[in-house]
Amino acid sequence: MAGEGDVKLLGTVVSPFAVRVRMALHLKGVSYEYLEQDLFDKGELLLASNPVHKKVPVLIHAGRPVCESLAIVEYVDEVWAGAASLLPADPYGRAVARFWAAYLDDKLFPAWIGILRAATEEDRAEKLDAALAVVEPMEDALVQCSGGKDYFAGDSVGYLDIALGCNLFWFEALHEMFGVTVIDAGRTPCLATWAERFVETEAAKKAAPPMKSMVDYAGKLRSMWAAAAAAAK
Ligand SMILES: N[C@@H](CCC(=O)N[C@@H](CS)C(=O)NCC(=O)O)C(=O)O
Repeated sequence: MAGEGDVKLLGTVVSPFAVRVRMALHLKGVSYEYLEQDLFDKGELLLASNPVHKKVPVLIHAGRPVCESLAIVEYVDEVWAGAASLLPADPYGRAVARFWAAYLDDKLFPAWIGILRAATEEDRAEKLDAALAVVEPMEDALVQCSGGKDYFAGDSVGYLDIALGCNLFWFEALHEMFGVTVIDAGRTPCLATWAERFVETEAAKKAAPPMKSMVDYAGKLRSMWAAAAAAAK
């Protein structure tokens, strides 16, 4: 294992962004100390390490913090360059992978949070439609990036696989809580097959949040949102 004793990760077990980093660290064979954070009562280390956004994940390597999950994944990929690369080798492939990863964080994350946040069945159905529309272009992205292989990165899991794959556990939680399907095999069949394959990988299994933790956390968030909406009336 590379960099042992030197690497700390501030995260929460349910954070898809922290899950993304855990997957990257696992794929690169980096051992690290994991420090679970309470986002309802943020600790000194998190506030000092990410004073701008005050969010997880933060990777602390040799005492220096690195913030923002995609930046962290790239950092991990470059620092532990000995293990197989997460980003594509060619500049065009890297640019395409970064484009789609940014798309996922800009569009997909808020879209599925919208499903979680919906206060009525009607609103939830609208938010699901919006999320399905965001997912749709990923079908072509997968076909193009993978070149017909199993993963976005080709024969093995890479940057874009974990950028999208970290959301899959929450899609399972949304299914459990509300019966919705965010990656619909009828609309995006290749992506649905990819998702089934991805969650069975070692990297995914190691980082998967327990269903109960997601459902409990979702309950807390929904109560907070309901209280804020009632207070705003
Ligand atoms: N763009 C950030 C997003 C990180 C993020 O939203 N983290 C959430 C947990 S999933 C957080 O720390 N929220 C605390 C807060 O908003 O105060 C990344 O990719 O790292």
